[in-house]
Amino acid sequence: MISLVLQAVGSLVLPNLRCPPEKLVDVSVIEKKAGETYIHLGIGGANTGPGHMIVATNTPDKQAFSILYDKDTEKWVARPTNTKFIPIGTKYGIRWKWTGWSFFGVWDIDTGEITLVRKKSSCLGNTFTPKITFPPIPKNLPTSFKTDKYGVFHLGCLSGKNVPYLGQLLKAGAGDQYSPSWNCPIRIKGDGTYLVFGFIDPDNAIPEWNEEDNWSMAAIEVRGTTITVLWTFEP
Ligand SMILES: [Ca+2]
Ligand SMILES: [Ca+2]
Repeated sequence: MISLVLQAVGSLVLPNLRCPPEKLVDVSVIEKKAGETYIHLGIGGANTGPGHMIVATNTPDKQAFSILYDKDTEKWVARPTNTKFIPIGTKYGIRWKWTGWSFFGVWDIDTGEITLVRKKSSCLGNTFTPKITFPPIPKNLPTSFKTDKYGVFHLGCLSGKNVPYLGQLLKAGAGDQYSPSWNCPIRIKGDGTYLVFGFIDPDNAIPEWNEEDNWSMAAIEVRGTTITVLWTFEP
């Protein structure tokens, strides 16, 4: 069991992002196509709290902000970060995708080849509860809030010319998992042993009270289209 000790950073209530290893493999699929083998990996990120994770922007293609609650002043604080949202056309229209969510990949143990895929986030959805003890969750969030310096931010997944703001949210005590069908497949040689790995917030755009535990890995054996998990590891 991982012991969670809150590290005070002023009066800001910080989140903690994790990458549960089971979320790398529990929905992963092997696909055989045109003589090649592909692995479709899931990738899941969890926020074990106590702070909510919010990243937001006022304008696509410009700097985004990490938004944190200050428990002394009881106000939301926007901090500039090294990440942004970019506008991408989808079948639902233009969506602003956060470039800094995660990466995942595969290491072929036999050949040493490593394939890395960066994952943009289009809509974090609080889709699972992490199996990790977490500190008490602060009060729920409004759908929009005001910061002193940067104005009002709206949280939600819609974006486009009629929705000039966008924020992505992962509540404390919640996790978001991307289905493999939304992820870029990775070509592998076929049967063999592989390490799959994931890393949440690789650019460190989100301040957390623990920056060292954002990754995990799993060793898997592939036979045909069957995946057997040999072991998993998380810090
Ligand atoms: Ca973390
Ligand atoms: Ca971080």
